[in-house]
Amino acid sequence: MHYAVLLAGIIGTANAACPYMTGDIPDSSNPLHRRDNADASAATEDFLSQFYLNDKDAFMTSDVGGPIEDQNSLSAGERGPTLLEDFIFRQKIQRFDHERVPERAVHARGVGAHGVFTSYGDWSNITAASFLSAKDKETPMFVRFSTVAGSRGSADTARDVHGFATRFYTDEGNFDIVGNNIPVFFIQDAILFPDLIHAVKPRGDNEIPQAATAHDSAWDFFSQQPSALHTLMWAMAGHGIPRSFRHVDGFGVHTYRFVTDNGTSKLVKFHWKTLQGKASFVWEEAQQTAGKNADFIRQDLWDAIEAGRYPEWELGVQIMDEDDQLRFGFDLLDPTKIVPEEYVPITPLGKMQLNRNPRNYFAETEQVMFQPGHIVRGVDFTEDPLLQGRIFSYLDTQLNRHSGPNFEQLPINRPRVPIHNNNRDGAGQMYIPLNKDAYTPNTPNNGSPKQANQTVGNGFFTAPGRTTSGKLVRSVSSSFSDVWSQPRLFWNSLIDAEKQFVVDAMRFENSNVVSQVVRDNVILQLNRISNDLAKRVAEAIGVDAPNPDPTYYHHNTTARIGAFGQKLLKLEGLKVGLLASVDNTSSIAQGASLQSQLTSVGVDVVVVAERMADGVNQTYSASDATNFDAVIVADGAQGLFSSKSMTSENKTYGASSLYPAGRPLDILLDAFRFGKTVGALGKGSAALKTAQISTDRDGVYAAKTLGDAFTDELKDGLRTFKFLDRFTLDS
Ligand code: HDD
Repeated sequence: MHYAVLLAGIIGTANAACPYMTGDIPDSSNPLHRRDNADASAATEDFLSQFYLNDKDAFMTSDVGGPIEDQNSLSAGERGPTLLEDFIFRQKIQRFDHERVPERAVHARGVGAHGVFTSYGDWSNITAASFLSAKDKETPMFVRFSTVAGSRGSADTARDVHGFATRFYTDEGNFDIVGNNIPVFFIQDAILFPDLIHAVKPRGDNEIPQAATAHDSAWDFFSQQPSALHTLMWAMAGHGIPRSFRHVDGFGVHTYRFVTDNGTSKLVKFHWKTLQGKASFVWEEAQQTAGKNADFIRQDLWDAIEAGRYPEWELGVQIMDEDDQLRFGFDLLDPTKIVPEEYVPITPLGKMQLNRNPRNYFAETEQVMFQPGHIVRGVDFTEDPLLQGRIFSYLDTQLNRHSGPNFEQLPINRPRVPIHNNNRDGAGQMYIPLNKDAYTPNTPNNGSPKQANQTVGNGFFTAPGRTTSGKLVRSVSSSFSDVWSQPRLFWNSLIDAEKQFVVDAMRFENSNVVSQVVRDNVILQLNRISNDLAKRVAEAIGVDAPNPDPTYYHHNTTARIGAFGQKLLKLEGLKVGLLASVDNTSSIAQGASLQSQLTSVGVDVVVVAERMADGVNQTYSASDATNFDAVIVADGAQGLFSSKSMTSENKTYGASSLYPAGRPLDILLDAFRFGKTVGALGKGSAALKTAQISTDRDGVYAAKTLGDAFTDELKDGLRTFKFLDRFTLDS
């Protein structure tokens, strides 16, 4: 039924000559078809606005355009039964009953945004892909970030791999890189995907636990299918609980091919590097955030874009020769492997900026249908068996979600170029094809639509050099069999605090595993990666410390692999909580002064007090350390932090009954223990003493008055983001 609404939107717009509806030849004056320097943001607006349905000053109608005069159902007499004849009632209820489409089988929880890709140069020496054909060429994009396991209403901060799906609406059709924020995957053959997902999703009988891997079936699968170990290590190390989507890198995971117009091919791995810098939560903080604001991460992205703080990522590729497939000691077709940047550096190709929130969540974010099979000329697949299976699965799942093959005609999925082929009919067909002879070859149409000539001038879809032969086998390639050396490379490359986070995460997850057999198997596998890791996890989960199992042990390391320990590149959209008191107006006024010093770096100050008042943005009743990236106690608010206010002898449970007992002190303590910057101004330092937080510690700043020195320290603290010395390490 939503097609009817779309049609109404189309009919209601002025752009009757729209080339997407008529199938006209591209018009070079149309920004969507311009080859160079197109204003891609304007192009997105131009394109999507054809479909806007604006109700402003309009009278209500039924789906077929008749007027609706009121909201009462038609009954036989004032107190009589509702009549079947009431088509207005039936249409309204029926439309409501059909509002949902099946949520995605995985990656159900997500958030989308529009953006623009700008090419850094003319890359025709490596690919014929037209969006990379000229310096500064712009291409409209839509991106959807997601978690994997949770259902559509689950909390954003569940520990999980995160989806990073990007679509380029290129002038030669849609290109999707359907990637994740982790560069490797759990399995090597797509046939295992249902097993992986069934193991990770909640139990079959009681549907517990939601959006979590801390249960028997997940760890049973991980420990019996050790190809999962590498991805697991990344997820446990902090990449599974990012601070926001703005702060994650993205990866195409598989090796793909680039093909030039003359048929030369290269192997490539896609990387999206965040230009905000990487930042992750710590586990207790992520758990607390899930309860306090389950929408934390989608809100972060929405707010940043609304405020004009457009997040950016650089698209780069590692470029390898066809002959390099087995050169690095592993197989480039194996999706459980990274190519260390020391072996092959990343060549930056261009930049993506997200600059526009969707106008309607369902129409855009829920209906966007990514597919690894959406490639453009100049990009080709490889024989990676996971990728091969994905090319089937995504099309199939979209057919299920949209009950038919015309989902590519939905506004968010529509290529921004005309479509001409002999595909016909199906549920919800939006075009009125004028060609009555829908076959090829044909004479009545002079052979139109003509088959594109891939070999002259236009390059290739399939790399001409690709060959394949061999016996039909059902087996994993022997070149895929070492699944322990790279998890060890990852472990070796972490800093001590990150290693501790991995250990803590595995202790947490396996403490929730009931089966002793599963816990034993987990330790057996971890011990193939590192005896240190295995012993430390074993100690907490009732498994004997194993002896080393050194077959895959080595001392190699690689750079830039962790989620922590690197300074942020931008502070935009971070929040500082200023803990103030309405009883001291100067403590509240410090908020405006602090804000004026932080505006230039895009940091927001949130003034917290007992109740809403002038200059107060938030109450203690609704605040928590998880709301802020740094917490500062204002001069004059120290009275709210007396330890006495925590005792039950004080019948008011704290300085005020307006918020839970001890909340201001809790905010300060939690901020400190979550590794955040904390500080105090003037007499506010008394609060640090009450909390027993020494100003000698890194990331703890106190100043008599608010001045440049203090804000510089605060900014530096925010750039550090997490002070890792706050976390206790196993000795
Ligand atoms: Fe997948 C969705 C990423 C392996 C089958 N996948 C989906 C999304 C992302 C990924 C980001 C969400 C897209 C969106 O936002 O709409 N998936 C990956 C990556 C993989 C991967 C990086 C490994 C490299 N996936 C994978 C395999 C299969 C699937 C091996 C099946 C054989 N994935 C699906 C799916 C989904 C999906 C069931 C659910 C909704 C959808 O496709 O559109 O078909």
